[in-house]
Amino acid sequence: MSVEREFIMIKPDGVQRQLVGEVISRIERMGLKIVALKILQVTREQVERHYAIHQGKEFYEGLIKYITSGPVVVMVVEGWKAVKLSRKLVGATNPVEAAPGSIRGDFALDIQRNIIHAADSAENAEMEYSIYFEEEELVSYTRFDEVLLYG
Ligand code: 3AN
Repeated sequence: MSVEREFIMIKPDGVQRQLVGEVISRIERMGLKIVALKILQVTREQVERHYAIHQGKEFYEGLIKYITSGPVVVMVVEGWKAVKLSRKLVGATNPVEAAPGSIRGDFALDIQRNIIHAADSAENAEMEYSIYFEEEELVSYTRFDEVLLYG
């Protein structure tokens, strides 16, 4: 079984629209295990590291400005195929293409203000969560329902 760690961020619009509980609830319900979680005001330097791949694109400055515009909730979740499952839960980048039932499909209208971010690979997840968390902040525990979730 391939247990992965995924990095998830509820962006400023998700926090302001009071969707934190809704998003966390969907993550928990799917069976993914939250192993680190906090709310914080990110710095420009942190976001520049996170979105280095988009540097130079026309939406880059707007993206940095938006992610630093208010508090975000960051978390690390763990589980079987956590990256693929989280990306499915989150939906396509552009809410216009995001399936109904996905977080972006249900709650977002705009490609930039799309509520949530989830890393696109386990390698990127590790790179991204290490921007916001110290390794000691990740906890290790067994969920009581793991025996049902994983057989
Ligand atoms: P995802 O978050 O779905 O993996 P990425 O990594 O391609 O998408 O993009 C990171 C973030 O950059 C998106 N969540 C979105 O906020 C913003 N973004 C991506 N493409 C565009 C675009 N064409 N115009 C405006 N913002 C964009």
